[in-house]
Amino acid sequence: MRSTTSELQQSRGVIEHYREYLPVSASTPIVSLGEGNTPLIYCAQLSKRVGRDCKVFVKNEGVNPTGSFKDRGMTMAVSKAMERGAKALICASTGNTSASAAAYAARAGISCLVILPAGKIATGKLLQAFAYGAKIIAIDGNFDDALRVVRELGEGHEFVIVNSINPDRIAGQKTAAFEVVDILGNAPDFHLLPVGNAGNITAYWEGYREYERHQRSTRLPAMVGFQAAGAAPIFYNRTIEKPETLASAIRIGNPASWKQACAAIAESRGAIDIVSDAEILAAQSWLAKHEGIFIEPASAAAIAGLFKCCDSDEAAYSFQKIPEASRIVCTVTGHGLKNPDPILARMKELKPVAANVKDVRRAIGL
Ligand code: AN7
Repeated sequence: MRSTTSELQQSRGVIEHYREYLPVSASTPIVSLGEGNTPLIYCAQLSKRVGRDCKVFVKNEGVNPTGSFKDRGMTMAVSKAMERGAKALICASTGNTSASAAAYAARAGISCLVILPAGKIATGKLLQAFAYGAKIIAIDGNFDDALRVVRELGEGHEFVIVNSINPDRIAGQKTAAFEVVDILGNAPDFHLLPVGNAGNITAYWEGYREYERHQRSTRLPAMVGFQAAGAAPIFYNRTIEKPETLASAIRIGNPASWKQACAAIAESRGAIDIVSDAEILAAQSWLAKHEGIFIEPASAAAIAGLFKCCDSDEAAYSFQKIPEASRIVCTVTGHGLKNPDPILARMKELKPVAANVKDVRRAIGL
């Protein structure tokens, strides 16, 4: 989809907005769905939880075109693939990468093959891959097996791999850090986010450093990443053969950007920590009910992590002694509607009553 005139550009997307920081030229065909420019939401209730006059902001990546942060990287990866004459894309995914790749492939008019762990993809994400017309292969194995297969298939020349092992993906995703700085006027003190394959923590750290080099900011945040306790290879410093968590997006035992994530954490004097599935679900529910932001379970790892930093003596990073008035950004990576399964059961309690005021008042408890 080549947009040459400004009238054709409904929304600029991250490449047009941050062109000077990205590896594109005038001849790169820009494949965009108007991703990025997502809200950075000041959260009064979360700030109160932290106390000490700290300010907590949620970067809501769930409002991207396919409902996750992956679109930032995908606009770059697919634009560069088109520039190089690609005919087909391939990716492994826990769900969101495949939804995004399928959409951007459709937009570009090329085919997309996605390799998924069978039975482990949240309903909404799988539905998206079908809707956008991807070719879908489910394998008996987990995400790490799927990525291994994709790496091998990508060695031929039929496919361009659009997982985050493709550096164009990381380049696109670093724009989220630029947006945070552009809104806050400087980098925050702390940046919290969920970690799966570790591409996003790598991308944010790159983005923050690059902006500082260009004097767009004067400081760097501590990067604090959170893995699900049953899928925490970086925290435990070993590959997890059978990762398990209900946050299926981050059910990953051998992250592709493991080394880069460790570097980001060390260089930023941040930390990596774990949160349990129960903490994840509680945080998902809390954010929806107290701030009106409905996120998927993997994203809630960042919020559960914030609570752990505030409340637990065992946290890898304690917020109990952070400087007053610190600014904290939590990236929430995907929309809650993608993963309805944990909440569907609760909806079964809904029983219809007769359509008159008397019965409705009784049902309300009046
Ligand atoms: C909602 O879609 O790996 O640490 O294949 O979907 O950059 O991997 C998704 C990852 C966090 C972790 N939150 O980010 C995939 C995939 C959500 C995600 C992550 C993912 P990375």
